[in-house]
Amino acid sequence: MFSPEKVSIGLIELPEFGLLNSQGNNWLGHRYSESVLISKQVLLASLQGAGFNVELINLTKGDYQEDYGSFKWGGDKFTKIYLGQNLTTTAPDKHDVWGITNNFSQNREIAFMTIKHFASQGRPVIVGGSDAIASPLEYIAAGATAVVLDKSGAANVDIMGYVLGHTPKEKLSGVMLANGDQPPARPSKPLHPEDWALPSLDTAKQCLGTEFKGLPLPEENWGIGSIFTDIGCDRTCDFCQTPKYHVGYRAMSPERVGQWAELQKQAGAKAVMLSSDQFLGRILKKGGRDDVLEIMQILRDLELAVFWNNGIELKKMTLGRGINRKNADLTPDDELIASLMEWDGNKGCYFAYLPAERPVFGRENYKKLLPWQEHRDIMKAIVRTGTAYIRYGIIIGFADDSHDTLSRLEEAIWDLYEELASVNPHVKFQVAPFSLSIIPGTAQSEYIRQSGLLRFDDPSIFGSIWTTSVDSKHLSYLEIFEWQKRLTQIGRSRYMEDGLALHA
Ligand code: B12
Ligand code: SF4
Repeated sequence: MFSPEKVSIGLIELPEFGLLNSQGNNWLGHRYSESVLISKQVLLASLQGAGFNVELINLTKGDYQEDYGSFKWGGDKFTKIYLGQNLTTTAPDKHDVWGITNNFSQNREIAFMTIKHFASQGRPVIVGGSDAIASPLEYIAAGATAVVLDKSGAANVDIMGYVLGHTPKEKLSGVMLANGDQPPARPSKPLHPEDWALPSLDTAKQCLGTEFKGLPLPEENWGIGSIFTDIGCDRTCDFCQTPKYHVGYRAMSPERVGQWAELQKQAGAKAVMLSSDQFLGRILKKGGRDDVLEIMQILRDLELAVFWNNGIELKKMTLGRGINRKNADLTPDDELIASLMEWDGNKGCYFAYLPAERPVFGRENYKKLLPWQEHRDIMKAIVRTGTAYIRYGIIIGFADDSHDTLSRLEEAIWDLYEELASVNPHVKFQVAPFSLSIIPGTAQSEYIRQSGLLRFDDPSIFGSIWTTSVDSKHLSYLEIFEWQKRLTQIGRSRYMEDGLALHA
């Protein structure tokens, strides 16, 4: 009989990735050591809910730094470093099993070094997260005992038992194993966020953050919690990995969101990060709009401010709810927008990353864009509600980008910015021009590789949006980088004093 209570698991939050230029400055700008732990909260709750003894080991906490490689980019030499705690200070026999999550390609080498250290005394190491899902064989080659391919969490408990020699009751699925046995890659029964175990109060406290990318916050030690309310997405943008998780779209009910929110509040949160890939996917279902209003009201009643830190789809904020049909009504749904975006100085939306993306050219890669005029209307409707901080995300570096297309983009966004500033002179609006990052496993990544436009085939470089890694058919990667810097200036002169970093 397998007893999870007798198993101790060490769950590793990887140290942070940094890039030092030849002057010794960290190109990536800010530290993450006080960030909210979104993924870890779900995973800790999942394993603790099944009875395991789990210790969170957060290797971002600390001032240690170590370099592990270098490369030339744009005529300068960059040193790759990891920051936080020395990987080797935690004894690799401290726990029965080790768990590592890596959602970001840019951290891949750090993940490999971590796997090597924790596997060195023969204890199994299980790895999950988006980058491992996209390139599992490389993680196995780095020494992982198993890679969790299932985003939904359905494989988590069985794989723990399996690596300790216990045969699960149901056939294993949703994992890749180093021992050569290959169970089905897709989970037989994916979990629903509704069924995710709630974190204990202690876990919610451990996962709380107190900063977000250098953004000014209303007060010091403003606790930030998180609720991952949905997995998957109904759209299929070609640069995005989310449609590749094969979990469809699954949304937590308002009641369950309320339970997570209460816990965040009790743990000390004043705000919550809502970072689903597609929070508004729920609006497509009957009653979904009411669910959105209900969730936002629950958060307001608890006096929890909201961060849409991972974007929220604008097209679904229209009366036609973003459904692609002829003559769809693209009028802003003002009631819905107010519930999602309004900031009254204490409650509501403090920060929103808005995927405004490609208003003029380069639209074909997306599946969620509005016509430019309607896009402007939605942006104005949002700004009218008083949202405190808006970061407006654009991806540049698609194959057809040229000086001409990017000049027109720049002009369009300056215009928009001026219009928004006249609607609400207090809005803190910053353009975040990301260079295309070829996310492994996506159609865009395949295309860029095949077309020969990839200049740096190194995950530390292509995984970072500030080390431009692709040429377009008309521009070199450095010209794209120059455009990135130039677009960052939009709206900046007016709001420089807010201290928003260049980096997203
Ligand atoms: C939240 C988020 C962020 C937040 C992170 C904040 C934080 N403090 O955590 C912010 C906004 C900062 C961010 C930034 C970026 N992000 Co982001 N982000 C996400 C997002 C939406 C959620 C991650 C998450 O928490 N998932 C929820 C948990 C539950 O899932 P999970 O971690 O995979 O864990 C589950 C399973 O995988 C499994 N599991 C995982 N690990 C383990 C381990 C063990 C032992 C076991 C048993 C199971 C297991 O169990 C869990 C379920 O129970 C993902 C997409 C996604 N849906 O995952 C993109 C995603 C990871 N981001 C992406 C990108 C590109 C970025 C940026 C580069 C882009 C940008 N605009 O700046 C930056 C890079 C930041 C960096 N540090 O490197 C890409 C990464 C692709 C890649 N291969 O690199 C993703 C996949 C989205 C996409 N568009 O495709 N991001
Ligand atoms: S809408 Fe967002 S989450 Fe969905 S596929 Fe497009 S970029 Fe990815």
